[in-house]
Amino acid sequence: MHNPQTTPALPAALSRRHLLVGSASALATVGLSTWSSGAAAQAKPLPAAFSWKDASSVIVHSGTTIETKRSAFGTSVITPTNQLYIRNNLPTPDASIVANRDAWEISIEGVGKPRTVTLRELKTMGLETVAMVLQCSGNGRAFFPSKPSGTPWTVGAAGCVVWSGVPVRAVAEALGGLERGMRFLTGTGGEKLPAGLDPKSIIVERSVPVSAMGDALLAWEMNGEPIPLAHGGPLRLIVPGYTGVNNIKYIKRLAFTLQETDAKIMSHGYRISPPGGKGEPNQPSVQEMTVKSWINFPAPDSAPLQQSRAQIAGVAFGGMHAIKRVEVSIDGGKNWKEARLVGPDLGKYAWRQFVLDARLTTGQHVLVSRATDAWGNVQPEQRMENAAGYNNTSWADHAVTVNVG
Ligand SMILES: Nc1nc2c(c(=O)[nH]1)N[C@H]1C(S)=C(S)[C@@H](COP(=O)(O)O)O[C@H]1N2
Ligand SMILES: [Mo]
Repeated sequence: MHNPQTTPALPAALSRRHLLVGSASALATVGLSTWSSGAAAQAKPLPAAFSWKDASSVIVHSGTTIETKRSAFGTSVITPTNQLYIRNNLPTPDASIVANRDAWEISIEGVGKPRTVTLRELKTMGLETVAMVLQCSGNGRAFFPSKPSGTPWTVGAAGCVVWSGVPVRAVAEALGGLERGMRFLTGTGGEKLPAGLDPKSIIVERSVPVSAMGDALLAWEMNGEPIPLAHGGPLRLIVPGYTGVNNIKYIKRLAFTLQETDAKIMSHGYRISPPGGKGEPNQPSVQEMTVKSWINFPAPDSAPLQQSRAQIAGVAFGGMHAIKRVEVSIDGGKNWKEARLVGPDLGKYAWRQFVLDARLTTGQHVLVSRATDAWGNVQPEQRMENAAGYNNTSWADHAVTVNVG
């Protein structure tokens, strides 16, 4: 079991029964005033555009990147919108685009009768709801020892969200069906692009295999309310099981295409490159998510516990497949116990909550979880090394170290 960081000696002031929590990456041991004050002092304020987020539940990385705190993930499956992470490649469009939502226009191409459709009309074409894990490809990047450039997300560039909208296949049918031979579904973000730059070099435009259309939505609602501008309102492409970047916000064009888009974010961005390498079109693209889980409680940023008994809880999802089983180990992966799946099952694209009722003896414990999906894929121990720090599903990397004094 890897545990690169030795745990600091316990401050004498702490009572014996305090359960101290750290992480394998030793990012922080919060709850100890002596150690946490520095981190608290450095906390960045919420950017103005996202001032409605719950400041106590998030970590502000930058003006365009906000992460949910590990300890803030509750146990009621859905991630509240005001705690959900934010990741923008470009500045958020002007709020005027959500002033009259139903008037939003999207161009549908690569179908028998291509044309522009309003959101008002989309609402007449069909309705479906899906609960889905939205997760940035770089979630877990902070655990790469190679320190890839990009936001150092730990676990919080993810959330489980309920989306409502019209199935993409219903829209295609209403417009005369797919043109022959189309292999990709290409979505374009509605951001205004800065003048003087090659649009292809900055536009948020991604292609997914047309097979993803089966469950894809053009969504206008999340968690029971119109999608806030920050999360892609008035209209967002939702591709269940695919990483965050494929879920195009403020979508203005949806095209069935013969080829993948040649936008840079597709051709060179979000590619699995060898360590030290650069993204190239011939490398695998970051698309479908694979089985992953992590413990949220106790979390590295949880307050110290008063007892050795703990309900070790977390989330598990399979990406494209349902979760079958989650095991938890309190000794760094030597021995495993099956955790109990808790709460409603919102379908294969949602995450499941899991819990293990554990008693932790005096000393140090490394808590880890390992999920198995319905197809028998098991969450791996090791991350797959890659230059940009994508797709970290390693159970070892997501370990939480606790000390029972
Ligand atoms: N139009 C547009 N869509 C976008 C992005 C963007 O910058 N512009 N960022 C993508 C990335 S990288 C991620 S991880 C998710 C983040 O979604 P969220 O900000 O709603 O959490 O949106 C994706 N869709
Ligand atoms: Mo992302």
